[in-house]
Amino acid sequence: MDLLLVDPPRVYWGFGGGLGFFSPPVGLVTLATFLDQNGVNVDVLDCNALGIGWEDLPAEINRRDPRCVGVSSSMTCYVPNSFRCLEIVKQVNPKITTIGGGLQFSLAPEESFRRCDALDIIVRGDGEFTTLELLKQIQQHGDILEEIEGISYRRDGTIIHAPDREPISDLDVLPLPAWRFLPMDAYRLPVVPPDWGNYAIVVTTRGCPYNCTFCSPRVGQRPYRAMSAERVLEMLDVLYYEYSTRVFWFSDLSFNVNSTRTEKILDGILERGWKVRIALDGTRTDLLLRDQHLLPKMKKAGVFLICLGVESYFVSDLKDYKKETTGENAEKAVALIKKHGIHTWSFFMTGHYRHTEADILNLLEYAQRLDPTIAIFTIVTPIPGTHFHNEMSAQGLVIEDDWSRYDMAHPVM
Ligand code: B12
Repeated sequence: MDLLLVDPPRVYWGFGGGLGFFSPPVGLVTLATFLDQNGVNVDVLDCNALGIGWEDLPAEINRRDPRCVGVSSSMTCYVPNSFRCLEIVKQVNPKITTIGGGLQFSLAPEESFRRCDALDIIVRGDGEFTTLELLKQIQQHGDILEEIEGISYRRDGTIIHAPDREPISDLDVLPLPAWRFLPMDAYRLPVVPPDWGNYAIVVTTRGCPYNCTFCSPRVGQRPYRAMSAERVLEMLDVLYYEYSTRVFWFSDLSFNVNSTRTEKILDGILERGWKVRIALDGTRTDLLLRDQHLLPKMKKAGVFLICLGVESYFVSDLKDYKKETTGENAEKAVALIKKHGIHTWSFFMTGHYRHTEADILNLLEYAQRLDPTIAIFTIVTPIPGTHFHNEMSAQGLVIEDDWSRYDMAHPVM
């Protein structure tokens, strides 16, 4: 095998944590599909879905005998798990080339190499074309001989950063994710009735056109790109007809940027006459208000849940975070969603160094006034590489170095 992409064992936290909740690793499948279609012998190992623990991993890697192993870094708090996985890989066979990709490695390559001796190469930004070129060189020469845009690697004790590669401008040219790399039936949402069956995470965009200072894709995934509505519907067709998926969890950073695209996707679902359940994960309150005429159609198409990034009630916080929306928008949005019989989860960020005990209680009161189905409070976290991190560390406020604590449940500043 040329490349084994591993989602290492990890304890999921957050909503559904401890309930056996895990989610399909979309980035790894997207990458594997592209490589597979271009002649690479590749597989994905989702340890969580397959019940593979740390103690089973060496045997699993031995058995598959890969030339290269790749891990992701989308969520900073799980990067230590990726490091541990690569250390095990090197113990199994030091000749295996190890590759890291995803947001955290892209934003902090030097720091990532410093933290993990077992990491050989980092693929920055979109993975598809860079990894293909990289694997071809490794296959042909056993090493990196010519410059490959988008990679960082070690050479004789120094770290070399090749120039950036242009982001893929048209997502429609990429193949649709081949879910056969994953045990799709293992993915269940613990918060819905079991007879809803399996669920899929559907990612239809990269990046986001907004500038929230705490957000890592805001720096690491520029510019914002969206698949066409037609392509999104083709992606849903595959899931519906080939994998019997009836629950679609749209997990874009901002799903509702373009109302025409949103409406076309809803119309497409309605035309198919499906009985499906849809959650819209990343939804902006201001855009939801702009598109409120679409709420009846959303409900009809099967939208049962809309997640809103409310973040804060304080004008100073929202301004600081460059969130570009208001607490009043959130109040109106939650009320409207409820009026249409759709559940809402509202996300709030607390623990800014400026917050007093009274502020936190005020935020709680505000959340109660909003009265979403579920209110989720996380601790505002300066993710390394973001503007917020730069601001906070310049003021000497970041006090935690252990990335596993950057899980939005532990204070790190
Ligand atoms: C989908 C998604 C999820 C899914 C997870 C799906 C999964 N298992 O992967 C769900 C909805 C479950 C989820 C949950 C959470 N998420 Co989330 N999620 C995303 C989202 C929107 C898209 C990621 C994605 O799949 N993109 C599409 C693929 C194609 O892109 P990609 O992953 O970047 O992969 C490409 C490249 O990076 C590269 N690549 C990636 N990996 C590798 C590996 C190798 C070897 C190589 C060569 C290349 C490579 O190639 C790929 C193809 O080009 C991102 C935001 C974003 N835009 O990235 C947030 C994001 C990753 N999530 C985030 C967070 C915080 C969370 C939560 C912790 C939120 C919470 N408070 O509960 C939870 C975790 C829950 C849990 N129980 O653990 C943050 C992470 C911040 C950070 N740096 O830590 C992000 C960045 C959102 C944000 N704005 O801050 N999330």
